[in-house]
Amino acid sequence: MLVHPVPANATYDFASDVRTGLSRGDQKELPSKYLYDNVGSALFEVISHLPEYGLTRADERLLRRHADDIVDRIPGPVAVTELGSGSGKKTRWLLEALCRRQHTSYYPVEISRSALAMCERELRDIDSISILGFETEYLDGLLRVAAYRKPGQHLLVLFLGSTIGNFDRPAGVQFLGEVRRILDPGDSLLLGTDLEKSTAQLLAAYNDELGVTAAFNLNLLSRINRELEGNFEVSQFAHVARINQQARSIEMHLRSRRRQQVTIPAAEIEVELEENETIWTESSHKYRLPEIGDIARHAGFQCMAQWIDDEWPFAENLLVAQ
Ligand code: AVJ
Repeated sequence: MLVHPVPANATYDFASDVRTGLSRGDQKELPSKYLYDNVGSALFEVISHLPEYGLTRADERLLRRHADDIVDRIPGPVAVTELGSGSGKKTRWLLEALCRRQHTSYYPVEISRSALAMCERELRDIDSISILGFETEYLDGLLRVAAYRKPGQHLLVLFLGSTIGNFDRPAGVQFLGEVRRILDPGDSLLLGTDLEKSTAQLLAAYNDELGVTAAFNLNLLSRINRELEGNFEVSQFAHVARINQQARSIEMHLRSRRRQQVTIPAAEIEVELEENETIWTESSHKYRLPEIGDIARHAGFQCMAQWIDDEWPFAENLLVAQ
């Protein structure tokens, strides 16, 4: 598999985003995409096996149970691209169903090199598949994939695992709108969305008893130490999962256990943190079923079908570009 290399400015982007996010006077923040270096991607893989975190298993169950039904609703021939493939495990069912119908090109787009490599190892044994990975950001990857499109071929974009939930609602619509502009009418988007559930269930899912989610969150500070020569004392921070009722999301923060100062030479900043001040690292928005059709419409898609898991409230939504 040909893996397009990380753009040379990746470290620079990280440094400049860290600088911007940690210089804020109000709520300090770090973009959640930086949680996924090799260590973070491996930790997320573990999270997806935790009993408290049912999201990934619900996603995979739906794709396994309904793969044929989903594929039957997608007019062919199609090439498949996946934004944030992760390990690729749950995509197998869909690709197998599709490959029974046609030879299929699969283009995973993933910022984690190790996740991309794992995805390729996981799926390369499927009959009638060719895999070409893109180690880049979602929209850049999608643009490149669209350039590979053959005449008469539709695209099926997979955006699974409720990654959309990391955007706030307006930004989610805007992102889907940008995806839509790269697509042609009749192209499809299979969107995975985590649905609203009880506060207790959410807090447990994002603050598991083993502390894997805490490690996943704290790794962002270690990553800054590794890649930007930061001097975070990781043990002086605590993982916090917090419900935001207004936004209908669950947030992850890193809470400073004491007043402290951190230096990050490669980002050219010194950061002062008060005792109990937090750095906001991620939001995971939760959806109501009917709202997904509205989001789709605002972004230029029509929601054609939804599949809902019966164990963990989660939906796969098949959207078609208008
Ligand atoms: C991979 C973005 C779907 O938001 O639930 C898991 C990441 N964060 N535990 C999510 C995550 C904390 C996850 N997504």
